[in-house]
Amino acid sequence: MLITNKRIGSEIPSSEITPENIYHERRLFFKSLGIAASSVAFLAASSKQVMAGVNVLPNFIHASNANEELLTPFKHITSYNNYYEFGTSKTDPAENAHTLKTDPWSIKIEGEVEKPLILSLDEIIKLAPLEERIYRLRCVEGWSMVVPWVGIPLSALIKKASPNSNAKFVEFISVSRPQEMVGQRSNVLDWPYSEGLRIDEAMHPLTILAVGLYGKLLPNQNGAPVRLVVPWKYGFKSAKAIVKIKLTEKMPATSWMKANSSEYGFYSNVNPEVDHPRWSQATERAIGDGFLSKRRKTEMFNGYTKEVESLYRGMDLRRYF
Ligand SMILES: Nc1nc2c(c(=O)[nH]1)N[C@H]1C(S)=C(S)[C@@H](COP(=O)(O)O)O[C@H]1N2
Ligand SMILES: [Mo]
Repeated sequence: MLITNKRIGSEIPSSEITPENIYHERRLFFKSLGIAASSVAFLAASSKQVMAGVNVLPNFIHASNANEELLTPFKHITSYNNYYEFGTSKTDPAENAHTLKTDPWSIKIEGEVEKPLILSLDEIIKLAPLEERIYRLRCVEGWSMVVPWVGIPLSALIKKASPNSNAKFVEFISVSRPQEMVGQRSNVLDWPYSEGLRIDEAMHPLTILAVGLYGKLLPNQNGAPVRLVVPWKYGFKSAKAIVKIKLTEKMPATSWMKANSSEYGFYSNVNPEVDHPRWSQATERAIGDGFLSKRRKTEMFNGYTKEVESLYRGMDLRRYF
């Protein structure tokens, strides 16, 4: 949908029009029409639109918590990244990730399932209405950003494959293409990047597969064409450019556990009370506020205690870090 809003031109000097301004204007426009987020009609983005490289996701359910969180500007979300397949510095992914070919793309779902599947990206985004989810991404390194993701609940994809009763864990495997990913030609991590969740964490309604942000297709540096987002866990759990999802009986080893199991555990829930062995996790720096800005307090489960604490009842979160 294209909305031209005259107020953008008249009230804000054109030099100050950023994607965020336009984005917020559009949000207000929906509000002023009295359209509740949940009632915005869902039409699946067609394969033609997505695959022909039209960079806009036109139809998705807008987030309802729009005013609670101040969004991190698009330019910061897309220029300060962790994506070791393209290098270890924060600016490497934005510079190098364009070499990954994201079309065609499919995800294979295998392991402890009744119906192993290979689904194209196109089939995946039609499994459920596309939804916007505004989540804070908290990196284990001590910075965070607030991102308006667009995606579908991961549960929709997992249900499609019918997990059997042995399925206790879910492993996520990122793409392995050293020819297209310059960082994979060195051994900083055990490639392909892999991550894991317990099945109840994977099926939780907050857990999504994201295909976009700020209403556009994901930029390559943020994990195009499809990445995981688990908002109550440290950012490294959210594997980018996923090609395989495997349901398993045993807890899978992840790339970070293999790299350093005393520093990176399987659960990796955001927890200000459990420090990383080399630094405190009590506070974080919000990207976009400037390096000199005051740090904010890190919240238990990144602010989602009410929604997820029941998953960990009776567990010692110091031991299961
Ligand atoms: N495949 C892959 N996924 C990855 C990473 C990576 O190096 N490779 N880095 C992780 C880390 S440490 C973080 S903090 C987030 C960063 O996501 P963003 O760049 O979209 O902010 O991606 C995670 N997913
Ligand atoms: Mo991270």
